[in-house]
Amino acid sequence: MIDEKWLSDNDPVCSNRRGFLRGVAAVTAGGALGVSIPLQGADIVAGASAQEAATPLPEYVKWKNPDSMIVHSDQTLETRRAYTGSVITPEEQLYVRNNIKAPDDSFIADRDGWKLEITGVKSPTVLSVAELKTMGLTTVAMVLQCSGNGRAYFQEKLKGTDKAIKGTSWALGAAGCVAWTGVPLKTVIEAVGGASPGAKFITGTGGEKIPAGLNPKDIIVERSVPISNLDTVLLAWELNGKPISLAHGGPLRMIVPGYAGVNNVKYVAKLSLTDTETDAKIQKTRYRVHDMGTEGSADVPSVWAMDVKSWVTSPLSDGKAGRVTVAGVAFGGMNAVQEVEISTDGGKNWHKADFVGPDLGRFAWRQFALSTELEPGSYTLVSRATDATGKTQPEEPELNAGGYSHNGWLAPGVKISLA
Ligand SMILES: Nc1nc2c(c(=O)[nH]1)N[C@H]1C(S)=C(S)[C@@H](COP(=O)(O)O)O[C@H]1N2
Ligand SMILES: [Mo]
Repeated sequence: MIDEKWLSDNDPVCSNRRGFLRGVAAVTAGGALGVSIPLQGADIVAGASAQEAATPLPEYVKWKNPDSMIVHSDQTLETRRAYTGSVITPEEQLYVRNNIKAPDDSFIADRDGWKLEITGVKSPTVLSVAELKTMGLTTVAMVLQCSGNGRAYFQEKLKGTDKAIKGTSWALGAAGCVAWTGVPLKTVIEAVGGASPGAKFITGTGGEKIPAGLNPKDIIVERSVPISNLDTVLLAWELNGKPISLAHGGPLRMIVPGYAGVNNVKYVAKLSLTDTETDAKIQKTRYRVHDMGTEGSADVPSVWAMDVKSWVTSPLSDGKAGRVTVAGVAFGGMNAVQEVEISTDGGKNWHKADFVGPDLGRFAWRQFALSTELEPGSYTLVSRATDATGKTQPEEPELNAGGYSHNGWLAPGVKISLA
C-alpha cells in the first residue's frame, strides 16, 4: 500500500483510501462548500465563504491570488469561476494539480541546466534546456484542463444513491487557457535522427523523486500519447511569457495541445518514443473512462483528447434587470470551437452568442458574449458549444467511475434573480 503522504489526494488513486479522503474533506470543509452546486449561481461567487478564505495557500503557490483559488488540498487548487479569465488565464489564477508532492525549489535553481533524456530515437541523447533553446521556438495557446474537471457535478447527481465517485470535487475551475513557449518536439526528434522504427507513442516522464520503499510504477507521473501528436507537442519553458513556475512544471514541461491535463507532464526528465504505452499505473489503470462498478484497464479509453465544452463566467450573481451581457468561454479540445448558444431559461430557448476577442488558435478557448434585455425575474444561464467537427455538448454526459471528462451544459448553469 502506498504511503499516503506521497499522493496528493484524489483522482481515484486507489479506492482503499477512504479514511484519508474523509480526512481531507474535514480539513478543507471550506473547499467543499466552494464546490459548485448545479444550477446555483451563488456558490461561485460568494463561494468565498469565511471558512474558505481561512484555508491558506500552500507555500509553493503563495504567489497566487488567494481570492481566486479554492484550496481543496495542498496539491489541488481550483480557480473560482469568477476568475476563469477571458482570452488568457493569468498564472496567478490558474488551477494547480499535483499527483505527487510538488518538488522543491532546487528543480528551478538552474533552469537552463535541466536535463532531458531522449530515447526511442536513432541517436539517444541527453539535452539541456539551454541546448533545447537553440533548436527552435514556438508558442501555442491552449486549454489546460484536468480530466476530473466537473467531477463535482457527477458526485452531486449521485447524492442520496448507493453509488459514489471518489476524487477531488472540481466544479469548473480545474481549467485555464494559457500560452506555452518552447521548442516543437518534432524539431528535436529530427535533430536526433528521427524516431526508432515502430514507435507509436510519445512517452514523457516527470522528474519527481520517488520516495524509497515505494514501487515507482505506482507513483511515477509517466504518460504516453499517440505519436500522431508529434506535429503539435512542444517542450515548453515559458508560461504566459514567463519562465514556468515550479507549481506548473518548470523548468521544462511536455505540452500536448488538446489533451487532458495529466498528459502535460511537468518537470519532464525523460522523453521516449515507444512502441507501447507505459505500464505506469497512471496510464495503465488510472485516468481511464469506464462504467461505474468496473475497474480501469488498458482496454478502455485513456483521458486523451478533450471534448467540446463551455460555461458562463458572468454574470454570476443577482443584479438589476435591463440590459445584461452574458459571457463565457468555449473550447473544442483538438478542434476549434465553431458556435456557442446561450439560454437564459435553462435550455428551453437558445440564442447564438458572438465570439469576442482574438482567436488564439484551435487549442485555445474563445470568449463569447450575448447582450440581451432581461425583465425582472429568475434566470438560469447556460451555454452550449459546438466544435468544428459538428460535435455539441450533451445536456448531461454519461456517468463513469472516475468522474472524468464532464462536459454537460445543464449542470454548470447559473441561477440568478434580476430586480
Ligand atoms: N510531473 C507531473 N506532471 C503532471 C502532474 C504531476 O503530478 N506531476 N499532474 C498532472 C495533472 S493530473 C494535471 S491536471 C496537470 C495540472 O497542471 P497544473 O498544475 O499546471 O495546472 O498536470 C499534469 N502533469
Ligand atoms: Mo488532472
